[in-house]
Amino acid sequence: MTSMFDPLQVGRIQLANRVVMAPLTRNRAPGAIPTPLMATYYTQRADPQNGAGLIVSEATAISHQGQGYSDVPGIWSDEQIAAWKKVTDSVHAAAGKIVVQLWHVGRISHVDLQPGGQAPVAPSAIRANTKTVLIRDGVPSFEDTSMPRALTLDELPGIVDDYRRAARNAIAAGFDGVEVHGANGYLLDQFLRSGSNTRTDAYGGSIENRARFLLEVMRAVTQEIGGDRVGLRLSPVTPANDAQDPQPQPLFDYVVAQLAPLNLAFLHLIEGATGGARDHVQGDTPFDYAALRASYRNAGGKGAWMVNNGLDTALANQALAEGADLVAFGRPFIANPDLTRRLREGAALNEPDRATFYGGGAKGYTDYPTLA
Ligand code: 8OZ
Repeated sequence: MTSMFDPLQVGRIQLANRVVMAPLTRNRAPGAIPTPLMATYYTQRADPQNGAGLIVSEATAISHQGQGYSDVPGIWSDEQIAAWKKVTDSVHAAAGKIVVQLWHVGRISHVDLQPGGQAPVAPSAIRANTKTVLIRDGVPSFEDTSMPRALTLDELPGIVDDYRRAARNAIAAGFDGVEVHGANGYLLDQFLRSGSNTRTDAYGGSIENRARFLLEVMRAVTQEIGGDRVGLRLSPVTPANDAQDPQPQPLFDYVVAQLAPLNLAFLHLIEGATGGARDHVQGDTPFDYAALRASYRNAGGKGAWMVNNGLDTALANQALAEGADLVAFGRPFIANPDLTRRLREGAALNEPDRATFYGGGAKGYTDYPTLA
């Protein structure tokens, strides 16, 4: 039987184990530039004997317009590429593997974070009933998102190009690949769902139309750097960031079938409500993840199947027994740099300190103890 501790070839990336560090927003990149402290944090979790077989970086903005929170990193400028290169060099020196999560927040933003103080952009001018994190005078402040404006048809190719450039930058910065953030109510997910997309052009209405933008982005990114080092994160039923759709099953079945020809390295599924109930339901019927995987496999999709959300050893083993290839842990990696070793040895886990999740310095970031 497959174990979490067995190696796996994932597209172009050879992993020493199947334990993935899930993307975690930590708001410690002032000016959107990665720091040496971030290199320390990732490197602490990089050695696959003790830490992750694969690290998915914190969500990283593809453009200034893609920013929605204070002090999250970006990957659009040369300065950001150079700063990320120090992170990836350090991770690789520890025998780790790391992909960067490419992010455009869409409407989950605030005018204070946008170029020229403008409105955030979205498929439609519908405000998300949720909050973003602004760090004001060093203190995290949870504030309502701003009213967005609807993107015009002629703006969409420019955003696809921003993803393409970010993927190219990721390779220049030494990443092993990218994960496109298609989850949690951000721009790509906003296009997918009828709750945030009421467009009447080719990008709204039918499932085919709502999926069009995500698929254009995925085709552009895979053309740019090769599908075998590209993954995609999806969260079919999450209510995060006011994501709403009454019929997620046919929507996501369609999306994954269309992705099959792109030769992706992996698909990353958040099962249930992000960071919450695994059995969360949107629409009338529970989501069938096995059917989703079958939709992908039946269409010829060969990428690794990564699952996430509130996993522990028992749930991770069950997922692998049921056909998942990779298991991603988020919060447990915050407080346990040596999570893989602890899982292997059945050791107790440190509990993370929520007060230090978003913003701050080394406290609650690089100061968690490892086993002796
Ligand atoms: C928590 C706080 C801010 C952003 C996500 C990128 O949910 C995030 C995020 C999580 O995907």
